[in-house]
Amino acid sequence: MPETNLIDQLGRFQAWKQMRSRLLIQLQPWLTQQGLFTTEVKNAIGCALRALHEEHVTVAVAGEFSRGKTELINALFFADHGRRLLPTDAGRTTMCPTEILCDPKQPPQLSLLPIETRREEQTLSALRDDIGHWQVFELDLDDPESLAAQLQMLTENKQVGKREAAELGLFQEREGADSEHVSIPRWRLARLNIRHPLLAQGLRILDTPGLNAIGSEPELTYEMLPAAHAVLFVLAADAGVTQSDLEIWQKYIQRPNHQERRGVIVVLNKTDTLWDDLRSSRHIAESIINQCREVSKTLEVDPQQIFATSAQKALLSRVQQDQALERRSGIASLERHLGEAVVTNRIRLIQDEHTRMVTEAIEALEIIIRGRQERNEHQRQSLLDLAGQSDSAIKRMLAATQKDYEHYQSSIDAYQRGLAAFKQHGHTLLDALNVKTLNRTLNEIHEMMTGAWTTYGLKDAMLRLFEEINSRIDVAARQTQSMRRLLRNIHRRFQSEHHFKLPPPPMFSIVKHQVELSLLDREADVFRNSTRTALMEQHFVTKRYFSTIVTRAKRIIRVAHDDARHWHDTALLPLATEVKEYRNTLAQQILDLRRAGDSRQTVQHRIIALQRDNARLRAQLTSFGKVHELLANPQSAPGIGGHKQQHATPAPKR
Ligand SMILES: Nc1nc2c(ncn2[C@@H]2O[C@H](COP(=O)(O)OP(=O)(O)OP(=O)(O)O)[C@@H](O)[C@H]2O)c(=O)[nH]1
Ligand SMILES: [Mg+2]
Repeated sequence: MPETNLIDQLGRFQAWKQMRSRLLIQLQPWLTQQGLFTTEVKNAIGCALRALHEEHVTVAVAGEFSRGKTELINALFFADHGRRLLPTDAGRTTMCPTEILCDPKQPPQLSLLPIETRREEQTLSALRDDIGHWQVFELDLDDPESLAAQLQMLTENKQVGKREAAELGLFQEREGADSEHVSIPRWRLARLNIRHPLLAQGLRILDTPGLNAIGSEPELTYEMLPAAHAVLFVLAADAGVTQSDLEIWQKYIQRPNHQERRGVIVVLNKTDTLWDDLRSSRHIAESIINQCREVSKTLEVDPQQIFATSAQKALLSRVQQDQALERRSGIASLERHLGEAVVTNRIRLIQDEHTRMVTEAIEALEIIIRGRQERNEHQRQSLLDLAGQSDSAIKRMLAATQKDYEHYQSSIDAYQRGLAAFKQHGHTLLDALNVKTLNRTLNEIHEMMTGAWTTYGLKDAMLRLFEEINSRIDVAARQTQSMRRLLRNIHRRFQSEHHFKLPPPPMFSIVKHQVELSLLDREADVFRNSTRTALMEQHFVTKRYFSTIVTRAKRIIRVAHDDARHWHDTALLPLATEVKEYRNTLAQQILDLRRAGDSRQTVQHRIIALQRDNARLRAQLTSFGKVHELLANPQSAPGIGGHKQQHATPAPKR
């Protein structure tokens, strides 16, 4: 395979991920050895490592039929097969969404999900993991001819009676057809597992069929396309932006009520249709630029996001290794931009979300270590002061410290009461967000709907669904508020009365999830009231859509539940550790004072021990400084620690 920009970029991404993972893995034994591998740090590192290991990069290709989506995939990814690999043709060609990936655990194969599974109650995502429903065909990658022939299955149709088509929710597209039979896609979803250097690096491609196919599979619209890290929206220069192109763009790519999506690239394909030997190349270039300008205006996108290509000539040029033609095809700049959009966005996202979590957990530790350092210094100072004190002064100090200890004990009692109240509210919070009990209610609503597939029945059920969810969210919001208050009060008490140095307590908020649910509610509302719904109220799509709404609502609640559980389990941990530490410190002070009465020698030993502790704390802070540097830029240094500080810093294994 020739070296392309995309290979370079994904290679860079892979190297970045490996370096980042190595750093996080090295950090763990060192933190454990230092007694600093707290639950928060452990969770943050665990999350970051999972994100680094699991991250796939998905590029989806969408647009109206016959714009050259599949040809573009062939040119971008499969030119090294020396031929057109995925089937392309005039008219509708790709009949089902096709996921192209490389799963080394499976042999190269084409898995196809029959269209009849649209009758199943199961959601598409559940069916995706249920191999029992799939038909699997092994592929011979060494024989491009037979491979291409097998891939023709992606274009298969079948003839069925109108009634069956209607039962599958595929009839409305052909209302008015005279014959008794209609042609429908044979497959619902395809998964092509193929060896390829880019796919082996975690790239996944989603080819989608044109026409109404996106709209008739809600999970494709609402889950698979939005989950893609980059979307190539393909137009054809010979058609311009037609009404149906615009509809797909507005409905499925730039969806209303959703934040602008990064990583959308518009491709004006088939520019070779404007090539004309009788016109100067400047003239042709100008007309392509003009068309891009038009597209930019109509779609309301930045001209920088639009790329003019000829997928067909790009494929040809790569097969024939004709560099001049490849340059003219415009494929290279699209490829470069795609690589940047995908890789830069992924790195930024991982950096923003996951590295930030690790950094925050470490910053929290630093605050605690600084607090311990101060306490240590204070203790050492009082012991130094003891040297010149009389026995009676020591006795007075002992009495004062014992009083402190008693006062502290009352704070501990308050802490225990606060903790119990926090846990109690926490149970109510977690109950409200419990998906199992929510499922029970949802099943009831679902039953209420079956047999009542009227607009009224549907509306009523959707309303009940959101009423139920909103009432749970209200309970969750109230509990969260009380818990936040408790958390703040407990922290404040220890900070003001006992001079604790603590990071601000983590605060869970339900608002983010609430907003997502209200967006979903609004989206369902638009669907409920659309004329399309009225036409299809007995139809598959409506039912399917309702299931998707339910699944998505459940997912939001599950995420909220998991966030809340994590908060409930960990919010008080740093304070709990410090509460114990401080009690031990006071107890030690009392002991020191008692011993000081007997012999000043023991005081000396304690001072030395405290100095040793202080040096250890200082070394920890220095190492954290290095960790911060590396997290901000893992390429900047070969390892975390130097040789001189072997026990304070992790020695990297390379
Ligand atoms: N002239 C020209 N033809 C192209 C180009 N790209 C694709 N085609 C042709 O246009 C037709 C449709 O291409 P496909 O790749 O099948 O289009 P698609 O968008 O995948 O269509 P569906 O699979 O039906 O959604 C095929 O005959 C391609 O050979 C191009 O850049 N220039
Ligand atoms: Mg296609």
